[in-house]
Amino acid sequence: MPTTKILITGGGGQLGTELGHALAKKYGKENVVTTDIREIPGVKGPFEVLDVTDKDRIRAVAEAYAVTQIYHLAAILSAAGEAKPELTWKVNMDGWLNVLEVARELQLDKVYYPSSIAIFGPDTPKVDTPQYAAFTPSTVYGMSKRAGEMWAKYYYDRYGLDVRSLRYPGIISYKTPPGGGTTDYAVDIFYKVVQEQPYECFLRDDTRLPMMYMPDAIRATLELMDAPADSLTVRTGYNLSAMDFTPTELVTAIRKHYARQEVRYVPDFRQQIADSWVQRVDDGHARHDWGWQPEYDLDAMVADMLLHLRERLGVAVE
Ligand code: VAH
Repeated sequence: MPTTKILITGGGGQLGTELGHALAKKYGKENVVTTDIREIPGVKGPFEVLDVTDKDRIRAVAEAYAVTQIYHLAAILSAAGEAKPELTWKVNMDGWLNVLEVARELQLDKVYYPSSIAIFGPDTPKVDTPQYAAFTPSTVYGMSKRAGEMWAKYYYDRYGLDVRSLRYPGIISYKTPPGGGTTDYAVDIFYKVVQEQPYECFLRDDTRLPMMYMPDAIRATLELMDAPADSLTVRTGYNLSAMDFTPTELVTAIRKHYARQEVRYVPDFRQQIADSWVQRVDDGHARHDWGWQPEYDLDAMVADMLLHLRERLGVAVE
């Protein structure tokens, strides 16, 4: 059995950082080459600066490390993407097509592509959103992720490339601050809470969105990538679900630990993005094909976030 050697793009991002740690633990840090468009401090294994719009550079790194799989995490997210739509399309689409072509040319074993519930838009049922639905994304990020899923299926159908993908909800974590997302409020608030500062939420208090705690997102990714290929019936992106909540429900759960936490709601442009998204997806295909089961609900996530963030920020329990 040849050694699994993995190349991660976007290794400095919220998901890329923790996926890199999980893959290094699983395959050995020497078998995971982390890349990002800029230097990342503290990477344990091999690191390379890599701009995913440079196909030759992707191929050179993949060959230099004899990689057998690529996890493509580099992307510009929903909110940041609306400020620079052309660049977002270029990075998210050209970057992905470059990765697919290199994987095809080098006949890699597997490729992972992170999709998102951002591919759904206002024409889709907001609750129990089916695996196959209308896709009318209203952000460039969502458009690029839907197009990216279609390219993933194309490379599977035409070239037999084993590309796998998950439609992540908003992801909450404490190890790496998120950047440029619409669901980032659900992370930002914890930094204010543990420092006992008031929080100003950029979404309306009743905005319900699908969410997931990072440990569940990482486990779902590894479980999908380990599943037998012939068990997978979805070659675009699998709907994936764990929980959904509104800012009010999150604050209520936080106030079980910090009773006096002050929150103000001042919606900004990100409210329109959130209003275009679904609230809860039906992930029956993931549960059937590869046994997906989430482990963290809202209260468990809040307790774990507060515990670890206090440790990271060196804040005593109140
Ligand atoms: C974003 N965190 O907010 C990402 C995610 C479903 C949201 O795709 O853009």
